[in-house]
Amino acid sequence: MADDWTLLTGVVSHPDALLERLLTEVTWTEQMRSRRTASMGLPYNYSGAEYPPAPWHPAVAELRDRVGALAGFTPTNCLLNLYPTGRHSLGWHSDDTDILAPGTPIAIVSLGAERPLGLRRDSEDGFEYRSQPLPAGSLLLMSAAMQATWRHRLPRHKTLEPRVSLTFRHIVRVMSEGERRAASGRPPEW
Ligand SMILES: O=C(O)CCC(=O)C(=O)O
Repeated sequence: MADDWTLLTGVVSHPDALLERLLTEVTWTEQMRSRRTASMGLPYNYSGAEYPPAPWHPAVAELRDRVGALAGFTPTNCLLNLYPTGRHSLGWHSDDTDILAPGTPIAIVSLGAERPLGLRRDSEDGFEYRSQPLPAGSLLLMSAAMQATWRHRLPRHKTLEPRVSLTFRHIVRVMSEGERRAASGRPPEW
């Protein structure tokens, strides 16, 4: 994985059971426009949202350790996204890697409805587009390097079923939202 992404399937053995558990046991917030979110572990501030330090749900802590062992890094935060239906989405963006331990990936575990991740990067003829399906129980590893060239999004999709993503990061630097904006120089698109 140099400046790219890798998908591993079948990482969660009972994805539907875990989905049901998280839907009912996690306290979801409505800070974001088109999805619900929850954060566990170290604080994480981005795109106008601020998540204070929070305890790990035991099932998420178990998954964190499995993902860390598979991907070779130590997640210190998990941001969970709940898309209640296919109408809920996430716009084009790249992730801030300044706050991460150098060279560590962002690891995304998917539960519920299979949705495609859209990817795009600049090319000589405009944008080059890719689409990566994210089946329930899979783990997507996005390298830190790809964030410099690729943007990604979760577009609207034809489904009435919920999807939950668990996004694990090895955060080492906690930035205030003002610092984050000044560092990236880019307005958030979501
Ligand atoms: O819900 C997803 O799978 C997308 C999450 C995402 O784009 C991100 O964490 O940067």
